[in-house]
Amino acid sequence: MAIKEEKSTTKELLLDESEEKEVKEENLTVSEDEGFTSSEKKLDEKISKDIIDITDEKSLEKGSENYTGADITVLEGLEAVRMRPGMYIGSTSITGLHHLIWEIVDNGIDEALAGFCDTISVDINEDNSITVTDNGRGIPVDTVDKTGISAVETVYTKLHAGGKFGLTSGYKVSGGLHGVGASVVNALSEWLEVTVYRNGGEYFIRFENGGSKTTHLKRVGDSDKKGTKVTFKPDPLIFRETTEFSYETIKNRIRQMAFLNKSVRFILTDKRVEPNKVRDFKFDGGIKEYVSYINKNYTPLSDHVFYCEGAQTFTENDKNMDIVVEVAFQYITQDNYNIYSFCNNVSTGNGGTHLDGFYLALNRVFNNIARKLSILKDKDKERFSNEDCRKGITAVISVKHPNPEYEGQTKGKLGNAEVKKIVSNVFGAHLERFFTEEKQEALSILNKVRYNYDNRLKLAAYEESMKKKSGLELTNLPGKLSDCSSSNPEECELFIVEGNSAGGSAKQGRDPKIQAVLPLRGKILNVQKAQDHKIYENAEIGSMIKAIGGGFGDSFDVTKIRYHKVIIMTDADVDGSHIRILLLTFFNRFMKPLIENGYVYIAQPPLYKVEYKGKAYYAYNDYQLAVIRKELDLKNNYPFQRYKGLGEMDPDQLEETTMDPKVRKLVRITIEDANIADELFTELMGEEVAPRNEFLSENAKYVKNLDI
Ligand code: 28G
Repeated sequence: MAIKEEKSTTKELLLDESEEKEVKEENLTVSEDEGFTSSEKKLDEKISKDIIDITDEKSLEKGSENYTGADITVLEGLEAVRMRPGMYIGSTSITGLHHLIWEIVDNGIDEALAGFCDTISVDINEDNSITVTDNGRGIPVDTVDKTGISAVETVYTKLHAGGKFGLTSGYKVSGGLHGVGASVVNALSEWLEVTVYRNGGEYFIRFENGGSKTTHLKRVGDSDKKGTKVTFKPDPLIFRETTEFSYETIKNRIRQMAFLNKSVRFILTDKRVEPNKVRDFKFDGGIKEYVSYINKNYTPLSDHVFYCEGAQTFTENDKNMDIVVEVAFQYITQDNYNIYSFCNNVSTGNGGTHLDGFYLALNRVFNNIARKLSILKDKDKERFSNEDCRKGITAVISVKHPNPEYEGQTKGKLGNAEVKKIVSNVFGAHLERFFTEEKQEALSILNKVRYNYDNRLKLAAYEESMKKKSGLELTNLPGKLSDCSSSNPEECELFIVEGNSAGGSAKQGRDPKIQAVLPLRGKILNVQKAQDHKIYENAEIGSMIKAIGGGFGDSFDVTKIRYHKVIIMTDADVDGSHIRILLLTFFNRFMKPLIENGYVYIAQPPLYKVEYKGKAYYAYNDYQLAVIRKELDLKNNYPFQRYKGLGEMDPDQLEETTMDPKVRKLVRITIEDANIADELFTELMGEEVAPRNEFLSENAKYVKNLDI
């Protein structure tokens, strides 16, 4: 769910250097966390008594001076995970549910990155359990001294901190934001089974009830296979919203992981449908193929895709860390840019130091070469801006870092300072070489950048002259807008409502002081094919730009916007999702800072209404409906209303369920969400007919749940 996720401040991560000594002497001191209730505190105290320190032998040998927090591996009971699952997997929504898969798959990817496995399979089974298989070495089956149980059991029952230098591998790189490990998946599963093929044998173990009930690991037969197979069924007591996996979500993420880990084969099978859906992804070109994939619905400037890879060792606290950098890009003839950045296979939606390093090198090399080729002449006055350089670029930046630090509200921004220089060096050096080796290529790109530069200057001059004239055009509010009376953007909200009739209800149901309503009619234009000025000429988009008030495109100024909440309110049907995708794509391409600042939201109208003894009860999902019916002790055939559209609600109902800030539920759109919408949009609107048909038949359900 894009809405503010529970803070993931795990206590392992709270250990700072000053606490290291204490940790070594007496296991673990739990850091203060005001958010705990007293019963949670008691549980924590109980758990910390059971904690075993299994710091690995090697780092102990180094002596206490070199003993750093990074070496600490802390074991504790799985109850802690069940008590506060959000702390470990972000949330127990459908996003958290899918996190379970990524935790397990990450372990397989680590085995692949270590060079021991080339295929990872993911099966969605008929009962909505998941099976992940790899053909690696198999998790070791012998007893771990520190725990007295097999390595398999240790990995699946002992919670460990971070895991970067912990149990799962010597150097764990996959997984980013949460990366909490397989035991967390066990803790949150109704049951979980592991089969290991190793030493010529087949070994099996089964856990039940969040890992609390278990048989010991048994050799059940002979086998010449090698690898690990894990099957788990998420616990519906934990994932109360839903335990149904989304094929689309899994397919998209697996495709992405295949792009980010070149030459690893990923096979996805959905066994819930007949015939089974099967997808097989393997990209020897890695992110180079990713760029081609993103660009398949655009017109590339030339066929060539730039790709480079390099590593640099960075030393911190006497520890050597290899940081791997990969960059791929290709320009398109259109103006919009798509830049995706990743750290350890996790998307960094708010960029960070790797993206900074990328821009730094792109700008430096383009300006230098343009000067050499006399595309830029006046050394002091003429200079490409970052905006000039990136217009029309599709790029993927992927770094692998053993100790990433993430910043920002949603932890979507890479913070490690050293990464900026490393990316800038690696990418800059290859870019320079590329430009000297591929002259033709260089010229076509630099011509485009020069064109962007000229346009920017022209537009600035035009805007200047318009300002002098009157400035009326942009300040003229659209007639369809029912504006609010407050002029303080921080408290103001703009509801963009699908259809005139729902718009009418919204107008009457709003709080006119802070809530404005703009009804949009019908389909908006195809953003991708339109030129910048054409977009402004479209009536629906034009009114929206005027209402928001910060302009659009390059000159969009987020400080001038009139509302700090722009709320998209559409029906929960396919048309509604189309409009939502369109609007998000528009914001993504022409008002990006609006999304970056977290100003875009999706309204969540209720799906059901139950009327009982003159009172109305609203449910936003099936689980809530079930709870309401149970609480009210209703008979099975007691009627309830299913809302098909906003138009079915009268102004009062709309207000009390969807608009009133005190009770409504809003989903905040992240850059991630907007990018997904943008990709779907490209698939939907692209020139190719085939993907559109596939989209319409396969994705109808996913489109509805865009906010997952
Ligand atoms: C199918 C689901 C996802 C995995 C391995 C392989 C090893 C391993 C995994 O080691 C840490 C290290 C040794 C005890 C490592 C095998 C070294 C030698 C492994 C997976 C602790 C765990 N041989 N493959 N873990 N050991 N695949 N796939 O989970 O001391 S996890």
